[in-house]
Amino acid sequence: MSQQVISLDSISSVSDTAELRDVVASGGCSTEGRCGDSSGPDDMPPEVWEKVKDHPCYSEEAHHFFARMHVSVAPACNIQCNYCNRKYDCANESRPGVVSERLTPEQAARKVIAVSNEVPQLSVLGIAGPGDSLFDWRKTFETFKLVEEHLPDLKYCISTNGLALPDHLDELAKHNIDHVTITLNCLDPEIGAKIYPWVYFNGTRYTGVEGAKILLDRQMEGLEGLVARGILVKINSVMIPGVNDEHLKEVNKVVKAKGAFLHNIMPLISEAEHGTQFGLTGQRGPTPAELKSLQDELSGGANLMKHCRQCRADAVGLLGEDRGQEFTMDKLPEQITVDTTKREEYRTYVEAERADRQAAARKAKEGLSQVLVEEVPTRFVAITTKGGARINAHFGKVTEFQVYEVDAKGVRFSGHRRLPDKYCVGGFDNKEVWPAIVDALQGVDVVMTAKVGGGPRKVLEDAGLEVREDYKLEYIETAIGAWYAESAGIDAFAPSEGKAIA
Ligand code: CLF
Ligand code: SF4
Repeated sequence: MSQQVISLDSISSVSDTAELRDVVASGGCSTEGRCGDSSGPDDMPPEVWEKVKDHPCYSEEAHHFFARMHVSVAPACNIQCNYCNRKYDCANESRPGVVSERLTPEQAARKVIAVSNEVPQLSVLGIAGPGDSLFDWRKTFETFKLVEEHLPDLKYCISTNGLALPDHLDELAKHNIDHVTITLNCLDPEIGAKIYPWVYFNGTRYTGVEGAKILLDRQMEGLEGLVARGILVKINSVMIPGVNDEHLKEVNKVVKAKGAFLHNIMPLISEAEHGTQFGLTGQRGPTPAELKSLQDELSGGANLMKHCRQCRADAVGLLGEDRGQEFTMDKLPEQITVDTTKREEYRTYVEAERADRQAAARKAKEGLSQVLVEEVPTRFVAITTKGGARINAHFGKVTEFQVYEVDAKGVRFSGHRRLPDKYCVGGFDNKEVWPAIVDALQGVDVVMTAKVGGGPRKVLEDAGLEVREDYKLEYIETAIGAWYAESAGIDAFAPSEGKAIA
């Protein structure tokens, strides 16, 4: 039987920080546990770590602990992308779907305060559409100004296509916006003309190569200006097979040389029903294997973000969850005053937890190096989690698997694989989702979960997958390291005593 461990059962919707204090006091994972590889304070200068450590998009580790929220104050756009239909969210920062409501800056500020009172994990306010955050720059900056007055500790973040960016560099720095994403899909205007039918610049609409060239030049100017001001830049690129997929290798090289902090290559989402130009002309998105192959090729270039969820322009919560519907304007109280208690207590909890995890990660690196690569090739592990960097979700309750790869060099996040629905719905088996589950687990060697029923376990095992519940509530990387070492016949990775083996 496992002894008491940190229960992160409610991490994705926790509102009771007293409970968090209790679990911290109960000890959590000892530093004898072993974690794997994840960018942390050892991997970057301290001032950069300070900027990214609470940002769920800029730090893979932080995305286990911290949440972002978007406010949809920027409906208009100054360009047209062939993967976007204005009826839907900005496709480069969100999955297709209408924004449930568009907000004025005043409404947005009220909503941010309400969310910050109730979601202890909230650390970032982002403006990512549904149009372009800098075409509607007055609304964007007004929103930040209103929120800053009340919540100066939040991190502020925008996503932009970059066309208007060079005009607002000083204003961004003045507002303490430390994180800017530019969606940059190519460097070559000939390729750009296949992605952008027009751009609207200085009162004129430009088309084809001419329009694309204006946009690409402005994106580069914006990138350089941000880097010069010490603002962290993430480049989002939409991978469009046959259009820019090969070319993204060059993009990766150039944005790294120009000082971008991260490069996020996102698969094109293209369905005819979204009504986009690419959807209507049958332009397909990349397969997961094609995306991974490109990411693997780029492993020596600009740092890659692999945990993006292509979220909505009004998303709220941890990446991979969306609590936006809990905070629509009609549900907000009339009077809202700032109460930072829950967020402060949550941060205390996270500091303890992450220090423990990082110490364990260092040990894990040492231990993993005992495994000879020839003996055990790279293996792929799917885990079920609801946050907190632990295996703490039931198999039937998740709508995504997080996939890691592990070898003697360490444990690395590989990506998430989404499901259209949960397997367990209202206590019944949702067998219709099985084909999607099988598809999502292609290439995976083992599924690690907090709990799985006998039926699905048998189907998974019959399909050749190993299924493990005995690492329940353990840190993800600790469990994966232990399992990998076990498969090499090494017990140096046994999880800390009484910690994980049920
Ligand atoms: Fe929002 Fe974007 Fe800021 Fe994050 S999202 S503006 S950097 S706070 Fe994050 Fe969402 Fe991916 Fe964007 S998961 S779509 S990368
Ligand atoms: Fe749509 Fe965003 Fe492109 Fe504008 S920049 S057309 S909102 S995807």
